[in-house]
Amino acid sequence: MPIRTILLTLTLFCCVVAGISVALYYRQTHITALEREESSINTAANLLSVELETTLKSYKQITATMAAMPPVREVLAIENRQDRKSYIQAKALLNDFCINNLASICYLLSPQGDVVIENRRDIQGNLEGNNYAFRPYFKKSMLLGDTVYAAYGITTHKRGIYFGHKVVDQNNEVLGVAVVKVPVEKFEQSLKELSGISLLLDPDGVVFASKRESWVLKSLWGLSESVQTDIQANRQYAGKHIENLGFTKSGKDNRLIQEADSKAYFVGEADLLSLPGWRILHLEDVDPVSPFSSSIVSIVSWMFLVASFTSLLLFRMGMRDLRRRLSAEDELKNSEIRLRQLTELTSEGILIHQQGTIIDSNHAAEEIFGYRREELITADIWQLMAPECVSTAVHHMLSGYERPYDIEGQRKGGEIFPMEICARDSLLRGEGIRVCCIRDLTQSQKQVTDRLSKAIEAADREGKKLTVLYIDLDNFKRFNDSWGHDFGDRLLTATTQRFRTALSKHDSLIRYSGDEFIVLLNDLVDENKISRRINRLIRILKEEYMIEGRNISLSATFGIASYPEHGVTSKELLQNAELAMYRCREMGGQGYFAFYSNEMSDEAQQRLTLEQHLRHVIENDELSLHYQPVYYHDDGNEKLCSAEVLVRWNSAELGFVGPDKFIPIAENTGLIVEIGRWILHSACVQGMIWSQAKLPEFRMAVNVSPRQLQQQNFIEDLKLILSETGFPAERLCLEITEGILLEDDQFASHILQQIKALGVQLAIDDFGTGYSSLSYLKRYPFDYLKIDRSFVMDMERDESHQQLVKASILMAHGMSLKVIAEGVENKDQLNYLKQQSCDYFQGYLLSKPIPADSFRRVLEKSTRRCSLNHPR
Ligand code: G
Ligand code: G
Ligand code: MN
Repeated sequence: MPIRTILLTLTLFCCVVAGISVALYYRQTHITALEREESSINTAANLLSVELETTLKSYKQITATMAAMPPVREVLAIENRQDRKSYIQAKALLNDFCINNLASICYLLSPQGDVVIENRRDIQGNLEGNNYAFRPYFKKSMLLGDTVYAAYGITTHKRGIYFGHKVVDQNNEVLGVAVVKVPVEKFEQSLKELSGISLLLDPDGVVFASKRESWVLKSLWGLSESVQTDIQANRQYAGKHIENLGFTKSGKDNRLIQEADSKAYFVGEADLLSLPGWRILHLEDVDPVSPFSSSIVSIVSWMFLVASFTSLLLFRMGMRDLRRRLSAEDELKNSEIRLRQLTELTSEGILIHQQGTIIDSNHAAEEIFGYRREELITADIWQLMAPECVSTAVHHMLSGYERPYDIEGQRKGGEIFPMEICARDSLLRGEGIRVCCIRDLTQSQKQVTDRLSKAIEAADREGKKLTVLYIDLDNFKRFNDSWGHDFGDRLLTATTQRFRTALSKHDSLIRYSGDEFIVLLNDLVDENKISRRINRLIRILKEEYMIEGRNISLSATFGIASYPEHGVTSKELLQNAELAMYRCREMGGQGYFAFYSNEMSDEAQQRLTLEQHLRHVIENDELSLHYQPVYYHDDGNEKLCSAEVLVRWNSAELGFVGPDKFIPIAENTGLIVEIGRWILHSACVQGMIWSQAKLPEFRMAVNVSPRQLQQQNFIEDLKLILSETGFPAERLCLEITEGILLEDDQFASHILQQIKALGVQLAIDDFGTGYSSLSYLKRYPFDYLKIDRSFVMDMERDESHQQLVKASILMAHGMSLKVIAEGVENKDQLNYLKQQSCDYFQGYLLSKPIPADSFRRVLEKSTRRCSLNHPR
């Protein structure tokens, strides 16, 4: 073969290889560039949407404030609008308001949609007299209370965002709608600063704002006839016919869009919650992809070309990569700086975190939590929440939950406070982040107290009484949990409307938070009349609702505090009304109402004192254990077989405090976990001491609170205590009340199985006081059933209690459980129980709970070894 052919072949071969490598390299870089581009574009769109959202929210707030101003109400309320005085006053107010908030126009509409007054004076194109009833922002504000709408001004011929808010008088009669129009330039500014093209797009694909002026008020994809008609009916864009820019979507997931003249862009997209259906788009140019031709000839010539240009091409690739990376970073840096500036304007705390590690925060967040920025960055977001709320927040993070929810926050000093979180997943430099907006609910509570203070002043002036109702809907959470938040929201709206119809025009109704309402009664003096008014509320609430095809009935619990008897400051009144509501519920009055009384407050005070001392019981060594023997009947004698461990608290400062007083507090505060662990440990240690002294063996029953069982490490702890102390598991029995069984079926079943698997026995305690369902006994692995002492005590007097005791014993035996009767105080009771074949007896007749040394003497005297099994 001639060398030339070989060389040519070789050259050709080299070229082919080089060509293929270059093609592969090109493809690879192209894909990488695409991916990088995509993430930076999405980030840009997301950051812009957060920015806009923040501004939209603050304007919503501003509009609500304007709608609540007295001159606004007055000018809408007066019949004769030529009343110059209030007209001039209102106009001055609107004008100040508009200028201070950099709005373009502020105006008020009558309930018929007529512009009653606007802020500007004597200028051409004044809006007064125009009717805007056809505009969606008017209709929606009347219907929903407030709305945001983007449109072209009919008279002013300027694009703007319209914030509408319903104006109501003190009796919630509708007076009209307040509108604040903000120039779109305020929003457009942020769209202009990024490289690339950012757009604010309406739900139909019409460009509302953009740096590309020639695109504004044109549609990206073209509109159908019916959409055009709709837009014209609302005169959203001042009756303009919307032209088509002729874009088409292409590429995977429509990530590319192509202009009519064939220029293509990458697209990033983010939604705006405040303007439903509206989106932010961010576009970046796409370089045209080199068209490799398919014919052999051209491939070969391409190879040559490619071969000679390889180095040049490689060089260019490298340079472009570098440029792109630099510009993407710059862009991000810019938008981050702007985001910072914007977030500093809101009163909402903003925290950005990555899997819980805070990477950014704003000033408001520092204020709310009391940490400096340096302390927040890199800290764990979970430490800003009350420990018991962390699991909820983690759950919401993992599921990408985006609705606002209420939990408890924790400030630097440890202070717990209610807050609302609204979090959203986003991307930053291609990595997943979560942006959390945090509202300190004590702030909104402050608004309520302010309003109450005003009412108090008015009551003073007029020498009248004032009554505060604190209303909390019963178990409202279950509606949200079972049928979703939208359902819950609709139910709340319906509830609000019902309350309104049942109140007189002198009363005011305030939504306090979530499912809590405050009502101020201004005209009622005596309790009878107040009760009657509340009964009316209760009744109207009870009537069935029909929502989303479901029949629902609601109830609420009411707490009442009157001025001045039950408090002279707004804070006191609110607190006391709330306390009355809680007490009412605690005493089984759910669905009813209670007037505040001084005893309630004393009791709350006492609880607080108890709680403070309870925090130190273990370090101060103030707890001790008593043991109450449990006997069985054998051969005409009562023989010891087990003991219930009962905790006693002898406080250095408060003296002796009964467990019925402090255990519920320990449970509410979570202190029971630490205290319960101490009890279990101490009981096992004591049990081992007696065991090693060769005293008769007996079973030891320890009360365990549901809160303890719910701890994740309960089983681990139990194992550890058993192995540390050496106390045999078979001689330990845990007494559990029904509470936990009700709360979570699967969880309870799982944990009880695990306890049994260790060899520890289980007793269901206080049987008869809760739901006492037969099904518990079947479903869960209990060994013993303890009949509550209240039934044993009343047995002689109350036939139904006798029946319950009898039935419980039968039922338990039917399911191979042994029965222990508590509170046996006399012989008659003992005999009756024996007749019914009750297995074990506990009570003052046999022995009171006694300290360890006394119990030791009981053990020493008990001649026969205890039988751990049922004697038969
Ligand atoms: O012990 P009496 O003595 O008054 O107890 C009152 C209540 O306190 C009872 O219902 C009892 O179950 C509860 N209690 C007593 N000791 C303990 C204990 O050690 N742990 C728990 N969780 N509850 C206890
Ligand atoms: O955990 P439980 O609710 O089972 O608590 C047992 C409680 O019953 C303890 O408070 C104990 O002091 C109390 N007790 C035990 N025997 C009697 C009795 O015969 N009469 C009365 N009134 N209380 C008793
Ligand atoms: Mn018990």
